[in-house]
Amino acid sequence: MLQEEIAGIAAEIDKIQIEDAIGAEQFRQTYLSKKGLIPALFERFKEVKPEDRKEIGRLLNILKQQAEGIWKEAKEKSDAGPTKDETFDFSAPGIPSPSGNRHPLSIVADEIREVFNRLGFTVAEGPEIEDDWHNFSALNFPEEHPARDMQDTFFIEQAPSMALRTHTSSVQIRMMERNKPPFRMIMPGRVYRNEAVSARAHCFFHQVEALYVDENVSFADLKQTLLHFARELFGTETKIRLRPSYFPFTEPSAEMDISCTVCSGKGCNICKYSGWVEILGCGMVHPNVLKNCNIDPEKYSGFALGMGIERIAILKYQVKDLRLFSQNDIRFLKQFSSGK
Ligand code: 2U9
Repeated sequence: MLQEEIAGIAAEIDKIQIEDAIGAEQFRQTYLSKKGLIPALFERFKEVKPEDRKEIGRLLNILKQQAEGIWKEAKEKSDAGPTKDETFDFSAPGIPSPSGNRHPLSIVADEIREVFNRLGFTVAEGPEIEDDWHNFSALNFPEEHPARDMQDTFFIEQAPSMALRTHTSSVQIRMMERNKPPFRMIMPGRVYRNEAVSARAHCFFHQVEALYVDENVSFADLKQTLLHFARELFGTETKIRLRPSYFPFTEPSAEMDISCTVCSGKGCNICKYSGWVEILGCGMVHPNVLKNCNIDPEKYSGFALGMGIERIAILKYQVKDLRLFSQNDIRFLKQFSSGK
């Protein structure tokens, strides 16, 4: 009888599949604990006839070892935790990784750069802290020009002859001093002006300037470049108009308006009902500037233009407050996409 019961339990535990820690504990309690089935069989060993004791004892020990082996293996597995394959649900939908986007000023600066790159202009860069020569004198600023005043420019306290550049034109001066024409380059970069910060003005902003110096460069070349640029940036229907202006570094000088991109020239509050918006300044490089860089103004001539990147971005995206560009407010920045 006992022999058959041992064989029955041995067959029973052989078929048991233990899934987890709870299953392992249930198994232990059923078969191995003090009140479990196997110790109960050992209890009945007393009843066994002496001649059968050796065999029954052997079978009981084998059963106990078998049950302990099953329980230990299950316990070790559950203690080690689930395997990698069991935790990874290959059918679960993916978690989207949040992606950033480019700053609106970078998007606009890149667009401007691309238009000029296609016309053969290369990019030049230079220092943000400049000396008086490169920022003012070489550019034909007279000694008494207001831009040289502390009210308008940030001078460096420890080196009063140095200032934060007020335009990127100083980069062109450096390039022209060191190289020979022809030059066809653009200078993107940050510039500084000593201004009270408001929705319409900031103490730093970004510019792109362009410079083309070669033999026989004319105002007609400038005008055609400007028209091409305006159409590339604002659309093929865009019209331009030039108004005479004054800058120390160009002669003649002009400011360029484009037909309002918001109302197409019909009149709206962006263009103040004029149909036109100013986007840049330009002109023929002043002969004094060429001379200052040891370039013969009898042989060479050039055109230059400069624009504020913020101004273009404000127009393109209808941004109401200049300060938004430097406040790093994610709600503002998230609205821009370069489409790349
Ligand atoms: C050299 C000679 C001439 C660059 C130029 C302007 C006209 C101009 C303003 C636009 C808005 C500055 O950002 S802004 O405030 N710039 O109107 N800039 S011509 O002329 C140069 C540059 C370099 C050697």
